[in-house]
Amino acid sequence: MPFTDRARIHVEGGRGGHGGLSFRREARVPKGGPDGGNGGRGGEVILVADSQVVDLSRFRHAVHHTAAAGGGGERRARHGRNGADVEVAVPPGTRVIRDDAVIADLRHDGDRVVVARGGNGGVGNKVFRSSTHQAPRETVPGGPGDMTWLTLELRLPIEVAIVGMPNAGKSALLVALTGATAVVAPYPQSTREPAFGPLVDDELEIHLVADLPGVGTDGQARPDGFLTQCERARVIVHCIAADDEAAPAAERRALVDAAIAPYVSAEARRIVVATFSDPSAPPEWADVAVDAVSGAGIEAVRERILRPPEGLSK
Ligand SMILES: Nc1nc2c(ncn2[C@@H]2O[C@H](COP(=O)(O)OP(=O)(O)OP(=O)(O)O)[C@@H](O)[C@H]2O)c(=O)[nH]1
Ligand SMILES: [Mg+2]
Repeated sequence: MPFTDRARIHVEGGRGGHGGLSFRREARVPKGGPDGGNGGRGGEVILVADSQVVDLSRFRHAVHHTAAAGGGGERRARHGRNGADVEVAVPPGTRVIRDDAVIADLRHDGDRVVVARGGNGGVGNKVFRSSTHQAPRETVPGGPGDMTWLTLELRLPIEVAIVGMPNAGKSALLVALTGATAVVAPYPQSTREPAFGPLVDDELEIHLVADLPGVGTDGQARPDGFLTQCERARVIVHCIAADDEAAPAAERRALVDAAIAPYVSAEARRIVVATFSDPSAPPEWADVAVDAVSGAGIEAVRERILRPPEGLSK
């Protein structure tokens, strides 16, 4: 299933159980009073961030999520059962949107939000008994649960985003830096989906790095790309092929900068990496140079990502 970072789902809380209608029937009590219990409340739909879930692709097919109805009130004033809640697992980084407003941002494993409450339980006939009204037959039905459409948007908790023109060596850099598996191939737009890998620092902390395809051969953002995922990145690694003479590096850099501009955070640090290059003779427009195939220069890129030189603002 292709990587999916947006979905529409419909959620519905369970209906409340109906109030019970019944009268006591016992051997030595010929005219027992009303004893219908109240209905149980309907279940809730709850979205729960779960780090076992990678993306929103399951919601292409799982659109409707409905919690269980409450049980009806029973004789002997027994309360109806509450309807079971439904927990819907979403990947950490899922933003929940209703009517164009963000109602929750489930960033971390275990974060949860109730998106549809269940209906109230109905009222049984026992409640309607009074001195003047000994045999009430009134009951109140259970209320409906909330129902609504929601938009889910996944903003991956990536720390480092690798961007660049097609064939700029983004995937090769991700593989060399993190050992991830990604499609590396000598034709443009070979990577159709984001690829991820862990960068482990000296304190053994893991930083998630992503190769984000999404710039077309014309340098424009592609509608089926994943540049939106730059949003949470603290470091943007911009790959520019040093051996490409079709257009000046500055021109290619400006195109990619424009394509990612709507999504990149203002605080993100940027690193320009000359790929297909010789680290001992980096071009003047680059912060670092690598040859991702031989691995030369990779260590310098890693250092630059994890430990920015003092006083460097870009
Ligand atoms: N010599 C050399 N070859 C490289 C370097 N980086 C990438 N390549 C090769 O160039 C080709 C394209 O590299 P990719 O990493 O697939 O490029 P990409 O930017 O991910 O490309 P798309 O996903 O298609 O947009 C592959 O055949 C790589 O092996 C490099 O630094 N030096
Ligand atoms: Mg690629």
